[in-house]
Amino acid sequence: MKNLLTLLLMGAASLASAQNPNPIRVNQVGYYPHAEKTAVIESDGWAKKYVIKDVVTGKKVWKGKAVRTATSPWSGKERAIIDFSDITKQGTYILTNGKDSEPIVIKEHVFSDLAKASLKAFYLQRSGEVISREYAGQWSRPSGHPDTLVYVHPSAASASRPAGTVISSPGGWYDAGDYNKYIVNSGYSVSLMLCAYEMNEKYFKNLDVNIPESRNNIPDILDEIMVNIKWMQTMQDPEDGGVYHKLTTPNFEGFIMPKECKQPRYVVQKTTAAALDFAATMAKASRIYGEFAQYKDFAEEARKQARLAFDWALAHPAVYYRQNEMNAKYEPKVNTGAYDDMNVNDEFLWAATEIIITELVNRNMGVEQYYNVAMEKMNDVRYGLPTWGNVASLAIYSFIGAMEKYGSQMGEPQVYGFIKEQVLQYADAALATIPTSCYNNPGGNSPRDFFWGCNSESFAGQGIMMLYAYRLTGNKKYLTAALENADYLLGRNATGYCYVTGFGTFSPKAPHHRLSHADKVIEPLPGFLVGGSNPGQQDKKDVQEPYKSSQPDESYLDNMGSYASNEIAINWNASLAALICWIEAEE
Ligand code: 9MR
Ligand code: 9MR
Repeated sequence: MKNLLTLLLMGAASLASAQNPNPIRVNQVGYYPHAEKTAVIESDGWAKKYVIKDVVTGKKVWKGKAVRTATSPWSGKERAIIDFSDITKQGTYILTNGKDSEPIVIKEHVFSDLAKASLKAFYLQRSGEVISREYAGQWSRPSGHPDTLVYVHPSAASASRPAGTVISSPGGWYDAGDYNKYIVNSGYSVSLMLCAYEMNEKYFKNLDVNIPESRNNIPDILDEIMVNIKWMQTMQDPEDGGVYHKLTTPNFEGFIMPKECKQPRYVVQKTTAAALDFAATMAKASRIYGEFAQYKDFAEEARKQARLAFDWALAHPAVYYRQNEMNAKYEPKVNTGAYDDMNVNDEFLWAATEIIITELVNRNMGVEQYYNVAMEKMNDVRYGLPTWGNVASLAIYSFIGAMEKYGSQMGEPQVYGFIKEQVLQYADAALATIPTSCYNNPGGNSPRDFFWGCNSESFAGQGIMMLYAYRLTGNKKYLTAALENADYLLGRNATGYCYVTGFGTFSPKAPHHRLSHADKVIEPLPGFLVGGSNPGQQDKKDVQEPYKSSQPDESYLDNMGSYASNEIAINWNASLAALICWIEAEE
């Protein structure tokens, strides 16, 4: 009976269609009263007239034609772009072309609920903790994966911790749709959120996410992030400073709840990338949490851990995670996420930068060895949008944050000039593509913008870069561009999906997310950004229904099996939260 029900639910979920049948594509969450407001209509030509009515009064408040049309360079589809920025009065409206219609919300603080949900998502991802009804409503669940009995995998064995040694490594967040915990992605996610925090401290001070720690005097975002930092701290071998790449089951679990999971869990191989991402994250966390009296001890410890991990990386500068090679040598074989990265120049740059800033803040001027590494790697990396595998721009972001906060104490006007140039060069090149963009967007104008996780790495990530450009210059065009990235994610895109669960009028119902499926609640956990359109379709053989399109911007499938287009992940939500919260703070 139980199995039948599960099957029925899964069936219902996989019936979700490939595209929003409504050709009117808008930001389904809504628009700020004084911001730019555009909609995109699929296959509508120049001639059409569009009308916007106020829902309450029924009165026509706007009529007009497209400001331009644009043809997709790959699918050849024609789209009309209409601009109704003139409407600045708060309200709910209906946009129509005579045949189809779509509601439009215009409101102050229109991203407020989404901002909170994007952070609450991390609470819902917590591992080894009861998720209670008070904070999670219908998505409450018992605890699972205590991770107090974790084995040292043979690949990670050392003299003081031979294979099979049991360590305790509890807590933190599940990485994604799966239940494993990975240092590379954790460091990236935590740090990106700390970047958003340091650029918007006032906003976050007053943001109540309704989590168990909400009543203490620490901003909720920092409370939530600390959950994962504490787990990360347990992943360092105190003996030598090396950091395990991940904590994982040998194989991915089935679609079952955490408390039903029985596979043993292992810490696997120390890697250079893990050590450096860990070092960067601990250094950054040390100076941010160190401002709070109750975190003085933590700050000292994290600072030490950062330097220890960095030293390990200097002594082991090229230990990469190669899962196949590892599996040829050791048992049990491990077949979970790799987060493998064969170039750690950017990780060295980033870790060195974070340590320099933190040491200077602590008035320790003895940073020469880190400085030398940063100088050496600075010209040997690719800047641009940061990802879990390319963290060079996180160094830039932290430097900008430090300049805002500590000013001349950070010195180096030349470095600052270099950094500003990287951000503005990137931002201006992207801005230049908007006038011919099909979706009135600085992103998504090249097929290369669509890949596994592109909603985060191409769109939310670009919005964040735009917000840095806005801070550096005060020029509103960058803020507008960040909003356009948000518009894309929230529905003004080629599939018409609002890509955040639980938001908008048409959103993913069947994400590749074990927690969303095994809980028997029909609605998926809310506040999660799915990966997005990915013509790579690496999940083709696993997914229960075929993709409906192979176009770069339409290769999205709202199906539980689609891990390559419809999974959720902490790094993706970190960029969603950073973008949406930061916009809320600015608007
Ligand atoms: O559930 C897994 C997801 O978290 C990963 O991102 C993805 C790629 O590594 O793999 C998923 O697991 C699938 C596996 O790779 C292939 N067989 C089906 C698994 C579940 O759908
Ligand atoms: O986000 C990762 C993406 O950049 C990679 O292309 C992909 C395949 O290696 O893996 C993604 O990360 C997955 C991780 O390996 C396991 N947990 C789920 C992550 C999101 O799909």
